[in-house]
Amino acid sequence: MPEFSRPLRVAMIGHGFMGAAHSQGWRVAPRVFDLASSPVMQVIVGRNSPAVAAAAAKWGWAEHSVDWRDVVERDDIDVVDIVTPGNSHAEIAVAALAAGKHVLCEKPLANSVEEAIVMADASRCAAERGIFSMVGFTYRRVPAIAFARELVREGKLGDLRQVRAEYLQDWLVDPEALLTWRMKKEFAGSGALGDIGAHAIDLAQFVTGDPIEAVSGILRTFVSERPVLEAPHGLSGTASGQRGEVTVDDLALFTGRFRSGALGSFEASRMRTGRKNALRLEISGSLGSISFDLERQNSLQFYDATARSTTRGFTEILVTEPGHPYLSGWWPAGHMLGYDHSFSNQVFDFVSAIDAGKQPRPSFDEGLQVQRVLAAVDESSDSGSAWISTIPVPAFA
Ligand code: SOE
Repeated sequence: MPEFSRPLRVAMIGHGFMGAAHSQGWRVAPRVFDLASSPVMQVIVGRNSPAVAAAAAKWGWAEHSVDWRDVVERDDIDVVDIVTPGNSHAEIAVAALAAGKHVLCEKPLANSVEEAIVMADASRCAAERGIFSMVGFTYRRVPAIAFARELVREGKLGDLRQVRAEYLQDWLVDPEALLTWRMKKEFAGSGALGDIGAHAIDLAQFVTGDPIEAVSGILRTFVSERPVLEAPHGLSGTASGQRGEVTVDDLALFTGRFRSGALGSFEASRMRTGRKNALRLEISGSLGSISFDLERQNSLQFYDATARSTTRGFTEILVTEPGHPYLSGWWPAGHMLGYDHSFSNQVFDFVSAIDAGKQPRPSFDEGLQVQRVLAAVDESSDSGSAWISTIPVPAFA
């Protein structure tokens, strides 16, 4: 810890895939960026004592616990980082904010609009006391995405007309893939829609600065039964020999209408054979277009329609210059960032906002806006793809 910085003691609740990624962020950010206060990886919490002890040892947390309620009440904890399945986000976040802890909560914010409203209300109340909360839409911290937003804000794309946002993976193509919590509605809220479609929705709204006002969509589950796990809560483990019901979508498709009048098409699939982690965004306007693909995350394609017609074309910009967002803390130009760097960038933004006494973004209100879009897509699918309003949150912009 730098000599004069204040310790900011963190408790992380949960220790799965996102627990590993967030741990990396907490550990690396203070070594890369200048922060007024220094995160301390104090305690990690999980239900299974040997498993959480192993996670603490592996990722470098000072202590471990099986009781999140006890931990969020502790006087020596300043920040609660929630990386549990969505069904527990609301209860933990509301308790932590009431106990005066800053909260970082994984996406989607909750499993329903009702829960997200309670969380956003608690977050606004806490902010009045200088206690802040933020949603973990980590891909906002990919430098090329943050740079794309800058280009849109500078007017380089002109009037926005069309957005195409896709998040495509293929880990559920195999019908024998195990039935984990991500395939059960009671834990995850939805399937591809909330797990990865939420990122596409957030990025589309973040880069354009324009909320989605209405959607028409369809959801589909292609494999309705999968091998059940032996673990009691169905969170992880090995196959038990039985099969259980998949209660969420494998594929979500929808069109969306933005407040500006631009139209968007969205795809979220965990069954798109051959696509591993293809989060793609293409935005086109009267003066230009941008195109991004997370599988090529260090670059952004930019088409400048104002350039001479004979030299015009999509240009690949390597987003690794010191002047690009987040890059000043990292490596010399061209030395490429990867998946985990965004989690350090996220910690940098979160802690910097807390230090400055400002609301970090994305706020819980922004998380609520995404939740409204998810719920509207679900409702639209149930009603034969009718157009459903999302009632954008006024505080969105
Ligand atoms: C976390 O942000 C997350 O959405 C995971 O839940 C997805 O499964 C992952 O593939 C992308 O990141």
